[in-house]
Amino acid sequence: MHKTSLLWVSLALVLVVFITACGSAVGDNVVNLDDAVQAGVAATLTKEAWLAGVESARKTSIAGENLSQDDGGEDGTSLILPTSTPQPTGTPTLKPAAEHVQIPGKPKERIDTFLTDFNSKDYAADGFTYGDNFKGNIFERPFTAQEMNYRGAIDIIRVNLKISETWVYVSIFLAEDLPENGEMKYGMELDLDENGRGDYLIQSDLPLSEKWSVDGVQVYTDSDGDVGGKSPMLMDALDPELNGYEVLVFDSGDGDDPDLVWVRRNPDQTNSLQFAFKYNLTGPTGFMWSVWADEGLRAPNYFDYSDRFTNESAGSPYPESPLYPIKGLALVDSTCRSYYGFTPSGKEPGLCP
Ligand SMILES: [Ca+2]
Ligand SMILES: [Ca+2]
Ligand SMILES: [Ca+2]
Ligand SMILES: [Ca+2]
Repeated sequence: MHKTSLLWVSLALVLVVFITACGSAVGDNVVNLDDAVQAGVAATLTKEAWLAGVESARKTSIAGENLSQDDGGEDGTSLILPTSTPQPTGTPTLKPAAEHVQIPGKPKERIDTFLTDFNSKDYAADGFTYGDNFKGNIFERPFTAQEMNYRGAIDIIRVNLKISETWVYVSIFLAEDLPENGEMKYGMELDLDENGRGDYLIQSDLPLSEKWSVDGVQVYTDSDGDVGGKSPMLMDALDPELNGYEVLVFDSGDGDDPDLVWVRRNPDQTNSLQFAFKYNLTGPTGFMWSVWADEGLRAPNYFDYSDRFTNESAGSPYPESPLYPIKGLALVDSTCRSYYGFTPSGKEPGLCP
């Protein structure tokens, strides 16, 4: 018994020495119960602080929506909504369409690059959605203004690029089938120097046929480099001087290259259309690209759209937002920017995550 007691005392001493050593190594507040309780309380407080931080960030983000450079006008509509689709101002007379020389064929099997986009169909019946980044010029608004009626044929969900020697084939997939007819435009922006300012805007009417055609296809460029205003792909103060894409360089075959861009319904899928544009349009150093579906503004010289509205006048599709529903900027879906032919640094404006 005596030996056993001695053993226990020795063990206890070893334990005390050990605990003291640990305590001095990792901090005294973890070696006794009181301290442990204090540590637990502190951790709880930290968690509460963290949760409060999250809530505060959420409120800040909603409040941020409210803070804009200007008021949205008394009725909350846009200050500078176009009265009709603005026409480009700096367009020289285009060369009349010549005979076609090169016609696109069937895209190859392999996808070179693609992007995916938020599918709003899941929330369509409830009249709201997520995935909209108004301040970042990436819109998820395939809904009518105010009533929030869903338009699945302008809800982009995926885009594939397949690149051959001559053509870049672009397959755009929508949440619902293409309609028989409609007033929407589909298109894409190309940013050739990866500075966030789009350099070309390709757009087309709804294609009616599965045969490649140049009818209803336009290409615009921005000769004075003001697409995106001060901060490309980021909301700026309203500036009525901006003229966006103001030069039309291709119009249904008119232009220097009668074969520059073609469009068709995707023969393999009824919820898809395809562009084919000449690869030499992008230049040799790679490019960034994003895709548009627009049944609302359809105004090349209002790009970037996020520079043309206040938060209030644009409205919001988020159900929790005080700016809900969408207002001045409606019936439009656009994607983040993907890339091809170069390695992005990660800082390119609008780059897909
Ligand atoms: Ca979408
Ligand atoms: Ca650019
Ligand atoms: Ca901007
Ligand atoms: Ca311009």
